[in-house]
Amino acid sequence: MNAQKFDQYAEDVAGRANVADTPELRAYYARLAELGTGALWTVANKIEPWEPASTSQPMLWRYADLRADVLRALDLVTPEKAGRRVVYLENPGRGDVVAAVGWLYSGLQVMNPGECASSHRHSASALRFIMEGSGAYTVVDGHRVTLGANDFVLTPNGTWHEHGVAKEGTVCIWQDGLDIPLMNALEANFYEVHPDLRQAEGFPLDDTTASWAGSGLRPQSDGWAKPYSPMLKYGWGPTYEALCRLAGSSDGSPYDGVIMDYVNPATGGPVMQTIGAQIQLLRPGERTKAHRQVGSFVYQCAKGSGYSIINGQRFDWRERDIFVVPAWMWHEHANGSEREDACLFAFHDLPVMRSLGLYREEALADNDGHQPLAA
Ligand code: GTQ
Repeated sequence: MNAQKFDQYAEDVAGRANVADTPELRAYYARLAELGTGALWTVANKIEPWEPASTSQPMLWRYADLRADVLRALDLVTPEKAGRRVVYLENPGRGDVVAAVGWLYSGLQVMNPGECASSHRHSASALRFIMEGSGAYTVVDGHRVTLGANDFVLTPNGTWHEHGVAKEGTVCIWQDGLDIPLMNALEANFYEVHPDLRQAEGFPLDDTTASWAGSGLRPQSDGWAKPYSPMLKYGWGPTYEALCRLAGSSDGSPYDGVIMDYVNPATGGPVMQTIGAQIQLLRPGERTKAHRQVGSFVYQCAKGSGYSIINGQRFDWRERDIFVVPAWMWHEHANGSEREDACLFAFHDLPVMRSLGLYREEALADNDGHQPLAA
């Protein structure tokens, strides 16, 4: 049910606010406003909807449409002046909130070889999913992490981090994912620039992945006690291999195909406290059924091509395209190829929903689980 139909429905149902306006009531509302108050029945249906009513719109940003203009920022601003050279994705449903969907931010950051942005830290949790280029790196709390295409990297909240591209590298573009809108909604956002602008590095290259990416093995001596994953980089090679192995031994989910969560290897839980991430593989020709979830999703196609139907709207995607599924909206995915598999990376706020006891999901019962396409 869309928001308009929903309001109408709410008004028609007994027990929901349904007070007709009169001149006397209007004067009363004006008086309440003067007192810094309001009458609950004028807003009740809006502030207590029957079910989550996201203001975000399902959207897709095609990489082919964005790429040239993202590269143009290289000529227009420097990381020194701009802080971060990023083109952010804007969901028109979010009003003044800079968000790709719900309480999640997404941006495309671009860097020249030899460039580096200053070290900083913030309350927002952040991740990167590399789109193109070679030589990119991030330093997180003294650990240098090298980044290649489709690598997934964490910069958990409170960690010092700086990004750069080696002199011998090429122009690099990656997607930044953060929970900036959530931090601001919670009025909990702090930001700090490193006093030296650079942080000291004190560990072997890519050491956190070397230590923690064992085959079901956990370093015994590591007294990891922080609330986020000790492994900062999830490389594409092992990720894709794991997906293919699972595809060989499991049918997968009717809603998502072969799907795996990126986990904190110390706990099996989500990679960060507020943002989780997943990777899924749709087999050649695979078409999933629709479900909906409490939580917002930002997807990036990592491999292949296909389409997703989100609340009755079809979005065709191919490698590096980004699309969003707002909370509680029906979504189903299809691989457009009969020969190649297709992979979708996504990050989401399900860890927030789960830790607050709010997570729910529902399968579409009608029409064999497939949504009718909106006119
Ligand atoms: O590098 O942490 O795209 O703080 C926006 C804000 C990236 C970052 C963004 C940020 C960052």
